[in-house]
Amino acid sequence: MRLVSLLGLGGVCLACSSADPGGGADLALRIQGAQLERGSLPEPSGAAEVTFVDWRRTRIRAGEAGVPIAGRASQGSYAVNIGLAGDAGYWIRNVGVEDPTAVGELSWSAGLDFASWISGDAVQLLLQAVDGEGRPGAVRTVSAAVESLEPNGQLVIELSWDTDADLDLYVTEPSGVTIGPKNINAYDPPEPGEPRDDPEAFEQGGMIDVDSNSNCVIDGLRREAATWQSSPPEGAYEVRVDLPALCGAVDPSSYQLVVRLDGEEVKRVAGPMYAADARSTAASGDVGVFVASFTLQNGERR
Ligand SMILES: [Ca+2]
Repeated sequence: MRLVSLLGLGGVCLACSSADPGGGADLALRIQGAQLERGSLPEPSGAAEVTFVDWRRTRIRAGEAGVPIAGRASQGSYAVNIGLAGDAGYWIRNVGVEDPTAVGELSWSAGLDFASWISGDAVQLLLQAVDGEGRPGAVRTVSAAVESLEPNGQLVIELSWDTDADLDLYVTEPSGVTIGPKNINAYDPPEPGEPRDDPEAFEQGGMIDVDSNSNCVIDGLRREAATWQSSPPEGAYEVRVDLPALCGAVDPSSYQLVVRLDGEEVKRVAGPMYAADARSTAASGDVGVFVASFTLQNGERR
């Protein structure tokens, strides 16, 4: 059916080499700057080899874009095929220059865009070097668990953005406690000598789930969230966003802030975030730029 529809749309696929640059919207994996090839990875028929894979993620999120992967391929390699197990196509990424850390081997890298509709518990990435004669080598695999798109919690405040800058989410609770990348949990442990709390008490406070792009270690997430698993305190919340480092990204970043209560979206704010704005506001004593406030009333306390 796929072939029929392609013929119907383009009418030029007579020999059907099946190259399909620029498409792939139906695939769970897309790679910018790579060429799409339909079908499964070809059977190995050569000696080209992916010799090293730099894959730092044990988890990816459905809908995540620009997840970095890199590695090396054996001398004489021309490209690396990158696919996702179960997908209806794969991507051909040309290798780059000789890797300075490994004599004779060639470096490659790619940014992986995962579809928002990915299902299942895990993804398996398939990697295959191709030599200059077009002969593919053995397939190498790496994997990651898949998390759902939305973070969980009775109250969720999620910040996302569209560049590789380091943006930081700060939320001030009604108590006046601010959580952010340097204080990721609103729980205030008892002083030494005071009675100990329930060992799971720390889970009751607001928590920052991840500090994306921290110190310009680009992780591809471009989002971070504050979550309250249960009983978010009643009262006024204030949300600020900081941009401590552009990390080479072009100013401004477009950010989006979404507040969900019991899974229902109750507030959405979006706009540009300029590094200069964040830094100038930080000089006033408050970290970052004020972006939203809201009040919880008539509680969800349990
Ligand atoms: Ca961050």
